[in-house]
Amino acid sequence: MKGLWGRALWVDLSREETRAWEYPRDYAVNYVGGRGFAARVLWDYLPPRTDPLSPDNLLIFAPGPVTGLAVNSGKMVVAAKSPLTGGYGDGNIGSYFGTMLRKAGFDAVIVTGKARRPSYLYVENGKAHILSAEAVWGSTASECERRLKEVHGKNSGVICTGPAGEKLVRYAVAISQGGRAGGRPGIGAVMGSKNLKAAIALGDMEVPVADAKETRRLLAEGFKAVKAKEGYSFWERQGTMATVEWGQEASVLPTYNFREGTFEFYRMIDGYSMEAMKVGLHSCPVCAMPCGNVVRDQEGLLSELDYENVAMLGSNIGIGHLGHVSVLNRLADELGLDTISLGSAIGFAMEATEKKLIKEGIEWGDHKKAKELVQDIAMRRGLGDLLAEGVKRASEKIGGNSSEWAMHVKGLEISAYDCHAAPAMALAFATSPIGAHHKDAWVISWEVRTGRHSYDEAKVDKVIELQRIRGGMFETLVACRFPWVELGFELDWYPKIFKAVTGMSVDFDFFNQLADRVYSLIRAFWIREMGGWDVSLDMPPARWFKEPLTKGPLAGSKLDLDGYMSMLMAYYRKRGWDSRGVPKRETLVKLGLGDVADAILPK
Ligand code: PTT
Ligand code: SF4
Repeated sequence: MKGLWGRALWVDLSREETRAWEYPRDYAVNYVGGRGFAARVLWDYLPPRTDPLSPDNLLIFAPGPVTGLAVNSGKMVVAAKSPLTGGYGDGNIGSYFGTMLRKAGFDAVIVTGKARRPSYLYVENGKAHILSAEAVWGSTASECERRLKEVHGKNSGVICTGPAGEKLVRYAVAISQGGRAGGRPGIGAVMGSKNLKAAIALGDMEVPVADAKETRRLLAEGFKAVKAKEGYSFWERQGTMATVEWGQEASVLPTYNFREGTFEFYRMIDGYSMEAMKVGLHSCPVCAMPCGNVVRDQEGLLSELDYENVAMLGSNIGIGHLGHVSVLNRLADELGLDTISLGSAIGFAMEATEKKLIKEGIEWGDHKKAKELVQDIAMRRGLGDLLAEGVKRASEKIGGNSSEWAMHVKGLEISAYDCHAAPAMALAFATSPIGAHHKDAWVISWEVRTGRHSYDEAKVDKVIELQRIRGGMFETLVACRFPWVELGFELDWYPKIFKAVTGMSVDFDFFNQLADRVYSLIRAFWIREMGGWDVSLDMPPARWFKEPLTKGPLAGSKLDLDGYMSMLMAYYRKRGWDSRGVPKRETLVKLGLGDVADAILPK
């Protein structure tokens, strides 16, 4: 298939070997790239029940066929078996590493083993080297990138893990370009467990495409079309930060560890407050609509803000001051911690303090102590060591009824949308293939528009539709979904781009089937790694069912258990999974996953 080299790079850090791998054609045709490629490699090559922090785990960097060639396509999937959830884990990071890797002649990198000393991977035009990272071990992510660029040149693409990854914090991320972060389910910790501080790529080879002229035309036209969209100038001003105000109005802004959906000081952390502090705009490569809002924080240093970061490190922990929130956010980027899980872990600790379940605790809104705690989490000191395990494990340790307000699904902390009055979004979190992330089905804005309190099948259909487009098409192509989500850039562009790049003429049925294949494969991977499945793994936290909102326009609202269960059963049925959430044999066979059926189902 054009648009791909048909070649990935295998790196064995234990043996200090690298080799080019001509992967099966079926991978390209049936899994395309990005998440599809990563899921298939993990299924085929990860020894079942591998400890995620052991050398045998596979760490995968996977751009896709359109990466670097289409509008907003400077993106790459980073994946591994997750140390946070024990299941499939991935993230989507904007980085020159992904675009340069393609120009260096590889479609993906697969890393196994553990280096004897701190190391980094250097890939240049078809060649790869494992080099010493002793000089940058212990450094912050941006310092690591700066120093490696001094060695390999400013055009090199770099992805690093921070001190939190080195210390195996279970929600450590990979960081690139200072403020791009990817791999919420602990991909940075997997890097750390392998003694891999960074990966660098540099290349000047042209990826072979089916129709180079048409690819270039679609890229140029795509840029023009995105910039001409009605919402463009406001997006340039606020980016995702506009969601704070919207979240407050819709009563979905996570507040005090997801007890409430409205925050009394939301104005102090919203997009307009951010505009007053803004000093710059960063972006991923090949982006027509930059969204990395750079501000000066309370300590005068630069910090790059997104909605999720501000909600989780602001309202969710009771901090109504954007300067202080920005300090925590900057530290998260420097140390390589996922801001969502971090905000959830701190909120959990604040609630545990209030309920007297921990002694040396932290009060709501205490930004000074929160700053210390962020550093303690990254270095695994004191209370920080407990919180570095994520809220699921922390709640198992401190007991009481804390499992009811440990806000996670499958071990991954919930991203910044309160679901007391949003059953479809709760279902989206509960059925996301990596644990509670909004990346697959951000159904909340549709649900707010169309009705909050119903539990009907139309909602289930919408969740699946979004999972197919976002979790399937965008994660396999690989491209940023924001042009479509935020500005209404038409989806019809993508089959055209795909054809120009790969030569394959496809319609949305192709992408839907691809998405369903990847979804069922990932579900099978979870089942294999967990040794079975039941509905409790697809449940949102008890808080949303038991404790109604006490404030805001939707005070009194909570999720209805029977309603939710009826949606979950409909979801399983529509996916061709049984009433425990296990894919049926006929479903797997239809999707070309007969071998997978044999591995997880009785013959
Ligand atoms: C993503 C998750 C998100 S989703 C946010 S803000 W968002 C948080 N950002 C963090 C950060 O910043 N620093 C940090 N230390 N931790 C962070 N954790 C959180 O990580 C991101 C953008 C965003 S900003 C979103 S929604 C979109 N996500 C996409 C996606 O998932 N797929 C896709 N095809 N396109 C997407 N476009 C948008 O990309 P994860 P990024 Mg991200 C500072 O990685 O693991 O998926 O978690 O990568 O380059 O920063 O782009 O309101
Ligand atoms: Fe990256 Fe934002 Fe541009 Fe998407 S819109 S490519 S996340 S900078």
